[in-house]
Amino acid sequence: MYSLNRRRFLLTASAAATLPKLARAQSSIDLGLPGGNGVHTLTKAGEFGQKSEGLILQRTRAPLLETPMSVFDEGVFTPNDKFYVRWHWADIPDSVDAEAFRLTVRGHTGKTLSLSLRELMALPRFEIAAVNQCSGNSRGFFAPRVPGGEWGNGAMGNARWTGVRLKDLLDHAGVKPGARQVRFNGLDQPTSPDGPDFMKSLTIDHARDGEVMVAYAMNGRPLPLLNGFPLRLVVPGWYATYWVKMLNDIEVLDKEDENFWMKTAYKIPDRSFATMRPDEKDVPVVPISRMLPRSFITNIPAQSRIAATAPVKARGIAFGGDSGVKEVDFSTDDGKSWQTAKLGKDEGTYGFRRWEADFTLPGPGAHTLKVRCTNTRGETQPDQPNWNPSGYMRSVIEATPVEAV
Ligand SMILES: Nc1nc2c(c(=O)[nH]1)N[C@H]1C(S)=C(S)[C@@H](COP(=O)(O)O)O[C@H]1N2
Ligand SMILES: [Mo]
Repeated sequence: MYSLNRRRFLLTASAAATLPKLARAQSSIDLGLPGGNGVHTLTKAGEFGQKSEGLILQRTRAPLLETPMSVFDEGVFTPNDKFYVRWHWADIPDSVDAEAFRLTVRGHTGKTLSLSLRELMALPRFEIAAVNQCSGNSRGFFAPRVPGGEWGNGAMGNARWTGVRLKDLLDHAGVKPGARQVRFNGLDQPTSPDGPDFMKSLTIDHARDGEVMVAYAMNGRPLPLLNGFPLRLVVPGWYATYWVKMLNDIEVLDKEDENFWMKTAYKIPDRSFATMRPDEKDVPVVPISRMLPRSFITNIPAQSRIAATAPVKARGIAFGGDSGVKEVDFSTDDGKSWQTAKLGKDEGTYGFRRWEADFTLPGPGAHTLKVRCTNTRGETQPDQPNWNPSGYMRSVIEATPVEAV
């Protein structure tokens, strides 16, 4: 968890409710990363197009913007102007002509489609709530530290995505027998001639599962340019690396995709929770895929001061990864005992789920709050953090140290 410029707040049930507003007045934030260097500037209004002020500036070119945890306290849907941003290459169109834009579906198909946005929007509409989370979300908490963007926990967001099923597009083009994978490419380009264009692929069966979709809207509005206007792939339950933005080309392949971003990048240890010891060698790897359960306290930052012996409400968000949230548990004694949290409305298997728990700290001194999600597959966040050299797929029971006074 992060602390707000190392300032301390006295938290009571009512004070907790006003905390997120205080966060917005700051010009920088300390993500509280174990290796240090966690202090980042917050964005100013207008600095990144439709993005609001107060996002955590990780990098300017290509843009990497992180959502502060306080935003997740405001609701289960992450507002478009506060939704995190991540691009690999800085050569991104700064506008896209919606009238001239075409989406191509081609390759191992009966015919090639070239669809305008109008034509696409005339197809049967599909809508789903789903968490978009970067593979490297929370990488900054990996110990020992690993190279890559040192994200806190805000390289994720939940939105209601509207668009068309990928299956419908593929049926329309007519997938030929022998199809193996479907590859997705967007309008962004590498900034050097030998840089590999960013492309990702899914197996043909996954692509046709009826949930993978091409979205033209996010939370009822067109996608912000930095989140992929006019179209992006949405792969519910899978890490965001597959959610190709500014999607303009869909290619059905009759062989395995060997492009850099599939063959070489985004590999994880072929182990439960993608974990290994830092000193292990030659661990077999597989492509990253489905997400793991996670949960966070959103109304009580680390190092908060809480009134002892007075009732306090903790609340936050949880998600199951590639399945729903079955249960969320909350602890005020560093995980020695747990109480079942109350779950908020179910907005869909792949989205954030609100939770809350009432507690009273027994007396003054240091306490550790913890929250734990179990998904409908029966997977639970582990006590010990997972580790791998790319800093992918963090899932651990997060601890929030507080002080009762
Ligand atoms: N065209 C394109 N799509 C892309 C990427 C990219 O570099 N180019 N990055 C991917 C990665 S790694 C992430 S984490 C998500 C980020 O989505 P967001 O910026 O909408 O939050 O976009 C994915 N889609
Ligand atoms: Mo990512």
